[in-house]
Amino acid sequence: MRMNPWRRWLTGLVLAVTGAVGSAQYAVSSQPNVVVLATGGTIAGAGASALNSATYAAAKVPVDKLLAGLPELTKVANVRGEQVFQIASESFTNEQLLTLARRVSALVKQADVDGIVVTHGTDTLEETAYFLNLVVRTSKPIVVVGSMRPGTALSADGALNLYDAVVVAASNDSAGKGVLVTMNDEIQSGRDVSKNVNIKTNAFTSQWGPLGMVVEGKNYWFRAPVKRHTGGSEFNIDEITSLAPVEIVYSYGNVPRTAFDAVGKSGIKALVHGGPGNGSVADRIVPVLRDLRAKGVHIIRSSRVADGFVLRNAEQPDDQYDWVVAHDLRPQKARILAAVALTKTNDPKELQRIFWEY
Ligand code: DAS
Repeated sequence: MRMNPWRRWLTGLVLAVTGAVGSAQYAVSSQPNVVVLATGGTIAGAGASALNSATYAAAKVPVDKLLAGLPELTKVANVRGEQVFQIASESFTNEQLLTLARRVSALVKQADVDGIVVTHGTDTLEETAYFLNLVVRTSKPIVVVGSMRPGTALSADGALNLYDAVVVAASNDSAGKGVLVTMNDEIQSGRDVSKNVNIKTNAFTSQWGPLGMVVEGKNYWFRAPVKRHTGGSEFNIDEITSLAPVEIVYSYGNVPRTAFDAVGKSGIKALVHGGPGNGSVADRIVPVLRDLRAKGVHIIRSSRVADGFVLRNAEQPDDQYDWVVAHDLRPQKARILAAVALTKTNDPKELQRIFWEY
């Protein structure tokens, strides 16, 4: 019996569509799905000319344009973008950290998301990467990436950094290594990495070295993190509603008590002391910090020195003063960990355990 022409047309259409969808699904399912969350920064920056590698406006280029400028990504993963913020990262707030982490946490729970890339300004990239490392419960790759030059500059670094970030986020062998940072061909731990050069493309390094390298779309791993992170963390962004105020005061020769007094009166829960050397505290500042401790403010001894770590009870009798040492964390990272830890405990001995473990 001949099928009526309308029915034949409709059947043909259904078969064509399901066939196309099937092949599209096949094509889609043969590649990992990576979501790029854009927040701004130089990687989204634009300068007036190709010679402006350091003079430019950050946070100008939208995520869809960033991705459209990298057609090579289609060979790596199915990539889609979301514009979470469009800001220079020096302007990040705690609220924005929470918003970003909540979005990452929601996406990694989705079965159709295999990895996350966060494009970010380089100024506070290390703080955001560490925060995500502490509070997002997942083993899926999360890669934070920035650039030191805007895409409009000669020898811009953003495109390759972003390509590398998607490669790492799309790779099974990136799973379970905590939050990662891809800059300048290296794969760094979000915990360990800091911006150590403020005007060169090899800006991001860790005193413990990179975890690996990514070269021409392939990851080469040399070590893995040993500090607790992501899926092994006791912290969970889904249970954090706010971050306690924790501030940093740096010390130096001739330091007066002025800043300590001012910050101490601002309602902080902890003060990170960025001391010289091994976290040294000037003799005239010790009583100021002890007085803050007596008022319930936690004192966390960190060091302004780039490398090494602060030894407990070395420069100061931390046991006697009931102070915490920041281990190898620089002041800006110690602030992040203290704020996260204070969502769980106010016990200085627990705080010290957390600083040893994370
Ligand atoms: N202002 C810097 C920032 O947004 C620009 C950059 O280096 O990304 O962090």
